[in-house]
Amino acid sequence: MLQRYLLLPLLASCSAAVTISVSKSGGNATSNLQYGAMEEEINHCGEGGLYAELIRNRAFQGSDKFPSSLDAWTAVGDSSLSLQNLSDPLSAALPTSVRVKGSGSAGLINSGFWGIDVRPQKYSGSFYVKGDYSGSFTASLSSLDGKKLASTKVKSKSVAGEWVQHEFTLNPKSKASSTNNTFSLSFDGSKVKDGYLDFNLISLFPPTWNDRPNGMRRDLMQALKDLDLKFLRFPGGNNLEGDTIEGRWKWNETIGPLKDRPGRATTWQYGETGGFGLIEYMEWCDDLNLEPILAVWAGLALNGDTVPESELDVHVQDALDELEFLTGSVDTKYGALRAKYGHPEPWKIKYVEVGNEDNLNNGLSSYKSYRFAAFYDAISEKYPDIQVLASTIDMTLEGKAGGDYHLYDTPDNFVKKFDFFDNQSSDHPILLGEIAATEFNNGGEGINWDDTNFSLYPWWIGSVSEAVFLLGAERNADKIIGTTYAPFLMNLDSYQWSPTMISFDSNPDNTAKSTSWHVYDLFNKNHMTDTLPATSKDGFGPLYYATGVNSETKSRIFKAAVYNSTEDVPVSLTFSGVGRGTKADLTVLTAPDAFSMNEVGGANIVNSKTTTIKAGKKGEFSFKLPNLSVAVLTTN
Ligand SMILES: *[C@@H]1O[C@H](CO)[C@@H](O)[C@H](O)[C@H]1NC(C)=O
Ligand SMILES: *[C@@H]1O[C@H](CO)[C@@H](O)[C@H](O)[C@H]1NC(C)=O
Ligand SMILES: *[C@@H]1O[C@H](CO)[C@@H](O)[C@H](O)[C@H]1NC(C)=O
Ligand SMILES: *[C@@H]1O[C@H](CO)[C@@H](O)[C@H](O)[C@H]1NC(C)=O
Ligand SMILES: *[C@@H]1O[C@H](CO)[C@@H](O)[C@H](O)[C@H]1NC(C)=O
Ligand SMILES: *[C@@H]1O[C@H](CO)[C@@H](O)[C@H](O)[C@H]1NC(C)=O
Ligand SMILES: *[C@@H]1O[C@H](CO)[C@@H](O)[C@H](O)[C@H]1NC(C)=O
Ligand SMILES: CC(=O)N[C@H]1CO[C@H](CO)[C@@H](O)[C@@H]1O
Repeated sequence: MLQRYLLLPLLASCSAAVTISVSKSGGNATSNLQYGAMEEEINHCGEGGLYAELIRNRAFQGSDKFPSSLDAWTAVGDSSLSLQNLSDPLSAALPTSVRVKGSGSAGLINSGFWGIDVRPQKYSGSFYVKGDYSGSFTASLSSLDGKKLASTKVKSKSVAGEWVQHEFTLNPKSKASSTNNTFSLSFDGSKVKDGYLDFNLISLFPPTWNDRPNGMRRDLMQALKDLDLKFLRFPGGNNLEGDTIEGRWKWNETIGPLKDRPGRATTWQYGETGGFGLIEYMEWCDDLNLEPILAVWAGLALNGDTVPESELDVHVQDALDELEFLTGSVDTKYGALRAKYGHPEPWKIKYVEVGNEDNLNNGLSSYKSYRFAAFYDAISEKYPDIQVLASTIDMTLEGKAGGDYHLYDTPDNFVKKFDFFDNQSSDHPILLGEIAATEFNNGGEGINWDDTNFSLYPWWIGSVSEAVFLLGAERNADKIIGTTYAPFLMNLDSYQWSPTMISFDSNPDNTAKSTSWHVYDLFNKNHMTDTLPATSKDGFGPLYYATGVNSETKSRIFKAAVYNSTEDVPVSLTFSGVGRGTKADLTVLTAPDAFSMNEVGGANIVNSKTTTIKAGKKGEFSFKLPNLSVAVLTTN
């Protein structure tokens, strides 16, 4: 005491330390809080992103909203392309194909999802063709200036009146200087009997994660794996709901052979092929060890249309069928279908979310009065072990059901909601299904949905504010199932919503893990199994924190963030039962300034520094945390 008093004049600019004492026991019940991811077809998260298909508009799929087109395609030489609805299409699901007419070198060229990454690795391709042709096809990857990067000849098996699939591989010898490359498929028009050939479902994949056919892009899966997340919420958000009831996401149209998947209009300004479907989501969970949180369609479309109570049964049954498809034994109707598609082993589903944001678009009154209950009752009856979640917390949830809470806001408002979960009832668990600081501070006005000025990437002050909010959740971790940033992925060449957790373009070398990625990484990898109560004479702010223990390692854990401080915050932290000389690792994340971002193709600007510190005489860990920092201390 005396010593500190004497030292005070020397440290005139330093305020006294924030003194925090953490008890040995007595905290909240076991913490459930896990860090996870959410999937929504937006920003080419899946198609043109995680889904490794390189050919854009591979099967000329269309809808009322986005009619079939020749988007991304051009003709080789002076041949010509036209869309056709043939009387004998490739399949009922893929009614439109392309006709390539030409007498010399003819064919079609695809520009990919804004470029095609070409490097020395094996590319697996395939296409369907119809027409009497005796020559061979040439499949190639070329740079925009016409340089051939890889090429292979495919002997024609094509005959009149029948769709015949051809397969090929391409093996570039070296890495292209950029991703400004194209794929082309050509043939000798002089050897075509009718003067044209019809093509459909033209596909090309690079090596995928775990070498799965129809699989996922490796660099993006790696960026997710590096986070070691624990759950995946899918299929996410508005895209599940659809613009109209008919336009909803239909699980049974995303399974089976690619030629039987019709695709649909997403709610996000582009069509999806259906190639990245329900089974692919489950394989994603399998590959990264993620607990699936399956969302089922719940009778509300984005235009505000709801299914009346008298007509809801068929949709409730559809959700049960989907669950049977995923979890039923091979003796059940849909379990057998799953087996037929290569997955005899049933999956396990522990969480089902009923709908998405049913508090919006006029959905809440029907959700409260009959929609939620209809799904809840039917699912709980057949699957009593499933935790059913409502898509909102704006209703009474009484214990059995959980709720999903979404928050997009300014950094200041995130920080102001630090105590949000202190105020939540603990009689139902909460999923933080979509969380992101999106808009810059604007003098307290808060988020403006009409004039959105969202940041392109997560930026440091936003990420710190998310950390503060998440610390509020960590303090109340018994009430929380988990948290996920949203949306998760963005293709910088075509996006509808920023910021996102991970951003990318067609070049895997450019993938950017955001500043928020680094916050999630630090908090997730220091999991508290139990919270421990802390006492301090100082209130929260500018230092925010949560304290607990990992019961397996016995490590005591302190997670913290500093927001809006004019100076470094000195901390004196003691844990009951942790004595003098105990060592602890302190990791502190900082960034050059409040607006620093991790950008596609740029370097990581988050500075992570870990030091080992020793507890002093009274078992106190003394350290300082700078303004706009996020930190974790763990005892050894
Ligand atoms: C093919 O059929 C679709 C659906 O009826 C229609 O919208 C489209 O215009 C047709 N395309 C052609 C090329 O006839
Ligand atoms: C090549 O790609 C870059 C980046 O994607 C783009 O800016 C440029 O315009 C492209 N070049 C051509 C010739 O299209
Ligand atoms: C999918 O299920 C719906 C019922 O919800 C049914 O009307 C539709 O025909 C099914 N589609 C396929 C491709 O089986
Ligand atoms: C941070 O400081 C600014 C400027 O003093 C203030 O307007 C804002 O409300 C503060 N934010 C929080 C969350 O305290
Ligand atoms: C939580 O409750 C306290 C006490 O009633 C209140 O002051 C605070 O504003 C509430 N916080 C939020 C985020 O609603
Ligand atoms: C968006 O926010 C940035 C950063 O605060 C600001 O510079 C810009 O003027 C804003 N744009 C609009 C249209 O409000
Ligand atoms: C601390 O961060 C806030 C933003 O929260 C900023 O306004 C302020 O200038 C920073 N203070 C210092 C001393 O850097
Ligand atoms: C259920 C319960 O006791 N929750 C508490 C967990 O800890 C936080 C912070 O101490 C309290 O605010 C909660 O009430």
